[in-house]
Amino acid sequence: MSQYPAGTPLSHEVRVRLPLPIVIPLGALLAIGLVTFGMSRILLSVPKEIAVVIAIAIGANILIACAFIAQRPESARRSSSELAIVAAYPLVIGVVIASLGLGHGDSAGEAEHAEAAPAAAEGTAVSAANVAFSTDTIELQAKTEETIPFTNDDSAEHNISIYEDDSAQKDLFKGEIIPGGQQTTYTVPALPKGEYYFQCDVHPGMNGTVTVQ
Ligand SMILES: [Cu+2]
Repeated sequence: MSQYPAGTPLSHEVRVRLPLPIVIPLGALLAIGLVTFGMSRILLSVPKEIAVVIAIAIGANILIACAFIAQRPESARRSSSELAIVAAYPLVIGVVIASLGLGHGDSAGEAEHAEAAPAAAEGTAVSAANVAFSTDTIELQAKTEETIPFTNDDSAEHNISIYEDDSAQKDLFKGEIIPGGQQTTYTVPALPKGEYYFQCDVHPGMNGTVTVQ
């Protein structure tokens, strides 16, 4: 404290700097939280393969931009806004891809086929919201073709696929991926009695048990 004469009230500089040890970490935490949340919304709403590409592109972009800026010492003032722009544009591309719903157009014919299938018995109706299924159990009758009405109330796209077991290696039924806000009726082929595993192939954390009896 030797640079401040004894008895002087807190200088302006000290009063301004006092909260910084709290404000800077809180601000950084908030910024990290917002970026993480925004990224997760984008990456969850595109197919897995595209999400990987977007994430790598954003990471590579930030690295390249930082290396580029580090080699130009005089432009320190402008560099942070430039960095923000460079880091943000893959996000914009991601948003565009997500809103166009690219990456699942190839299997559109399957949904029509599923909807056209008549007279199958109806299994458990399932809906999806907030990256979760409405149920963790789907019940079907054995040895008969069954339908599963599926409503996607989420912003992300989802499907239902049925596998022999939770290793999700051998699929018994692969459901068309349904964009957010849409619905379909899956037609599941006749299955023998037993317990099986279902999941959303876009988000394998969304899963449960299929009981056929
Ligand atoms: Cu999903």
